[in-house]
Amino acid sequence: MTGEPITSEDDPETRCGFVSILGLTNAGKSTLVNALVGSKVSIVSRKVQTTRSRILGIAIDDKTQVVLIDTPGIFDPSKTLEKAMVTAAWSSVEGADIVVHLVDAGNKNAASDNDIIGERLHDVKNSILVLNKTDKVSKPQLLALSQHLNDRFSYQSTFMISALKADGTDDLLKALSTDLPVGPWLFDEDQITDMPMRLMAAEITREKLFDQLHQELPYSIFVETENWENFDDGSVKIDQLIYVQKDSQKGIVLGKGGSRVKRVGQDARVELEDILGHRVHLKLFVKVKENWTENAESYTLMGLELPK
Ligand SMILES: Nc1nc2c(ncn2[C@@H]2O[C@H](COP(=O)(O)OP(=O)(O)O)[C@@H](O)[C@H]2O)c(=O)[nH]1
Ligand SMILES: [Mg+2]
Repeated sequence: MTGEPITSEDDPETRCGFVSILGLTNAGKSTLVNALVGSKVSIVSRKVQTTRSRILGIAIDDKTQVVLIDTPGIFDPSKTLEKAMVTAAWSSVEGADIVVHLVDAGNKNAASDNDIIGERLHDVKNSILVLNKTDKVSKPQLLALSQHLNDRFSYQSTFMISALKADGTDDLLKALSTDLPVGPWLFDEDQITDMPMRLMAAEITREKLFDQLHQELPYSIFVETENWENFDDGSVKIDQLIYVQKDSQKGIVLGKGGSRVKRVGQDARVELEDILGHRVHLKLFVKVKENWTENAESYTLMGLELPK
C-alpha cells in the first residue's frame, strides 16, 4: 500500500455518477450539497431563490465520486429569470443517475406543496425522498409526512436528515454512492466544484448582498467579476460589478456614504481570502442596468439560458 488515493487508472472498482437535488425553494438543497462536499460550494440564505443556476458539488465516498447537482428551487415562475431558473432545475433530472427529492419537513404545508415535484418524479426510477430539517420537527410529524408522501408517490427509499447539523448526511452519502454506476471518476480527486473561481467570487458577493438587503431587492441584483489579477506575492485583485435595475436601488446597495457596499465588500473579501489562502483586494462598483433580466448575456454569465 502506498497510501495514495485511489483513481480510476489503478482501480477498476471506482464508481462515479450524478445526483440531482430537487426541492422547493428553501428546502435546504444548497446546505445539503455543502454538507456532503464538506466545504462551501453553493451559497445559502434564508431568502428564497438564492441559487440561480445549476451548481456542481463533488463529494467523495471511499472509491466513489458523487457528483451532486444543486439546483434552483422549484416554484411557479412568472418573471423571465424565474422561468430560466426553474427550467434549469427540471433539466437536471435528465442525465442524473439518482434524483433526490429534498423536502423541508418543517414546512407546515410540505405535504401538499411538494405534489408538483412528487408527480413529476413518478416515472423517474431512481428517485429517493429525503426529509430535511429533522432538528425542527418531532418524530411523529416526520413519520406522518414520510408516510403521506410515500403513499402518494414512488420513491426507492426514504432518508431523514438535518443538513444544517450534518445529521444523517453520512448515511445518505453512503447510500447514494453504493447506488452509482461503476466507472472512472470524472473530476480530479481534489476538485469540489466545476465552477470557475470568477463565478464563485461573484456568488460570494451575491450571498453577502442577500445577507444585508431586505425584501425584494436581492432578486434585482446580479454580480459580475469583471477583472481578476494574480500578483507574484500570491495576492489577488478582483473588480466586480453589482448590477441593479433602478437608480433608487443603487442608493440602497451603496448605503449611507457607501457604508453598505463597504460592509458587503469586507465580508466577501474575508471569505475569499479564506478560500484562496492569500490577500485579496476586492473592489465593488454598483451600476444600473435596467433590463439585465431580459438580456441574454447576463444569463450566459450566470450559466443559464434566456427563456424563449
Ligand atoms: N433548522 C434547519 N435549517 C436548515 C437546514 N438545512 C437548511 N436550513 C436553512 O434553510 C434555509 C435555506 O437553505 P438553502 O440551503 O439556501 O435552501 P435551498 O433554497 O433549498 O438551497 C437557510 O436558512 C438554511 O440555513 C436544516 O437541516 N435545519
Ligand atoms: Mg439553494
